[in-house]
Amino acid sequence: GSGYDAWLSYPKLPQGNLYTQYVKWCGAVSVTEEQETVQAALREWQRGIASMLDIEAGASPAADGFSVAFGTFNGGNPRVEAIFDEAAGRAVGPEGFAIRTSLTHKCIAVGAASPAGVLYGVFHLLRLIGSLKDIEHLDETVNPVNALRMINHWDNFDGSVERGYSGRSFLYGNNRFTDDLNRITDYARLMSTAGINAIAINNVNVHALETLFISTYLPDVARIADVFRTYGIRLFLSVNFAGPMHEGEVGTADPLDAGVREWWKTKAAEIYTVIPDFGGFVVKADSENRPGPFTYGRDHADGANMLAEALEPFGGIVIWRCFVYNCKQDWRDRKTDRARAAYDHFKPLDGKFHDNVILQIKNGPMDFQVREPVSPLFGALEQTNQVIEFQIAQEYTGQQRHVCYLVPQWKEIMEFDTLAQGGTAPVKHIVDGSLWGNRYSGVAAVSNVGNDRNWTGHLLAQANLYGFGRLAWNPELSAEEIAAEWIALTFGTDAAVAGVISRILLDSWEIYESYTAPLGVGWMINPEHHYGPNVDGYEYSQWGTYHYADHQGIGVDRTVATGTGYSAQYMGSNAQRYDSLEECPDELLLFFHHVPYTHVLHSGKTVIQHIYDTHFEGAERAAGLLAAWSGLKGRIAEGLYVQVEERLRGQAAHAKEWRDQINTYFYRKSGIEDSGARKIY
Ligand code: BDP
Repeated sequence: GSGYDAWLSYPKLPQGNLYTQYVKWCGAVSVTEEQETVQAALREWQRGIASMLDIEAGASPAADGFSVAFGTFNGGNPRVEAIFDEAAGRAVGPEGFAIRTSLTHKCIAVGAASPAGVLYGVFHLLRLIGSLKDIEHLDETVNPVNALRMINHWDNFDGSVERGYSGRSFLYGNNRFTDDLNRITDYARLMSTAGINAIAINNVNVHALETLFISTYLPDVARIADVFRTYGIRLFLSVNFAGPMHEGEVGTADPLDAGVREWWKTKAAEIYTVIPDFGGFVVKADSENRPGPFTYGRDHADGANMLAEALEPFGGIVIWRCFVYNCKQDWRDRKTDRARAAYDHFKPLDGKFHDNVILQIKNGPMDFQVREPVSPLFGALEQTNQVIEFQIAQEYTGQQRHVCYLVPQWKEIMEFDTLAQGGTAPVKHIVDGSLWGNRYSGVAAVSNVGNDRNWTGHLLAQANLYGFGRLAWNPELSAEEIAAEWIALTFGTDAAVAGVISRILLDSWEIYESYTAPLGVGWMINPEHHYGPNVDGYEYSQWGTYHYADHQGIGVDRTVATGTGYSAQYMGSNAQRYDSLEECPDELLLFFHHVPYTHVLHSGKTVIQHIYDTHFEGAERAAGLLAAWSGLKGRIAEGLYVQVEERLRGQAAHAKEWRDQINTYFYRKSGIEDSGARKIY
């Protein structure tokens, strides 16, 4: 009941027809390959079956008995080979799998092209059983939609986690790598069964000692890579652009300097001798005081391509982040706009990056706010590999003390039509590589895990971790389906329990949005740690995040005629819609326009009344989450029940604080009474 097992809890299934069916098929398993990933799949299978069905999945099926068999297509398992012909094999991609029930062979077979595919397929079958699906008529071929499905850790060598809300790192502490490979193994199990195949293990802000991960500490990195490899996960490292200088061997980090280029090539070669399947580098350059090519008058293509050349001979890739902006802006200047920065920096470089460079673009132009428009870089880069970056860590969405199920937000972003090429070009088709036919593409996200017993601090935040992986695997899954899967795998199949938890998850984003910064304007949080309300926290600072509220109105003018012109970074009717005060959607109104408090929204309410109403409602609905959860007492494991109850109680209280600070602030600024005559001080 601690939450440690997360979606690998394998709750015991209820007796009934399906239970009987599972017992019939799952009593024996046939696996002939010794390969480590296939063996890991076998262990997972036996563990899941033992726990859910209370039977042993014996490893030597009788010749004429029922069985489950799995392996790679050419792995020599006769049952797998009997059930899948060549055509079936051809439909399966490098990480996909086929799964089929053969009544003739009395066998459910999982076949894949690679060991990782076997693991994904086996977990798929476990998931079907865990959510009480019929397995007697299976015939599916499943391939991941996105090739790169990546987690970025922001863990530091000292054991702290940047924007970590779940304790400390379980990878490092006190500038040492952990010895606890068991925890890392369990982490790899969780990640692979959610579909993740790439993990960058250290913070994008690479500090002095962490620059040594690619030299002094390489053997430690390799031990983690070994664990990940078993689970089909490639390890990546964040590197410091000034690496060559840190090690004192080269006096510059200029990407066009021959000595610097040689240095990176040598490093890459060293890394690959120790970690032959090393994924590559993640780079944050010229951003928030990180070093980068600008120091040398070079551009980001020069910087990224230099690293790409070093990695290319080994099949490695460079993931170059587009989170580049001026963090020392003059707040009095209303024409400079941080939202413009990524596009302004990277659009002119389209087509200049090597084939093994991927640009990693945050989902929005600012920074993971509860509501932002989609980054206009999506659709604007026609000749560049790109991945979208989400933040599973809830830096700006309640820091895992508030529940905020983010899958609906990510879905909305993936579905956004960029109108690139004048047609239908949703973000999901850009990041899966299908629109432009990219060599590399996919989805990345900032991790939300730490050494808290339940991994994510808030138990319900596990749904975001699981959900990210599932959505990266298949963006067509709905937020409801993903929630239902996670609930069944974590809490079991009690429909009443599922109903309550599903409602809580699906309402949570809207609720959080309603009592925090209104109408897309964002921020209004305490500086530095970013938790809790502070309307003017960043208003008179250099970070470029403003709301411009005065006694008459609020919002950022990003229009072409009178504002920063940001709206013109979008294409076609998107640009027009955002630029137009009449057409701009309510939820983004204050992101794009500065309006009087009396401006009337599409909803029919004035801006000020909207602020009052949503904040009263939001706080009330937050209290409602706690009430709903209370109904689960006695229906789920006590250990799980109490930890969520405690967080929801905190959220309800904190939501009131948000409500009161925001409402009072705008009441005092505007002097306009609440039409509902509620008490605002
Ligand atoms: C911001 C975080 C900061 C990160 C930065 C980044 O506040 O800690 O270093 O993003 O993504 O959201 O690099």
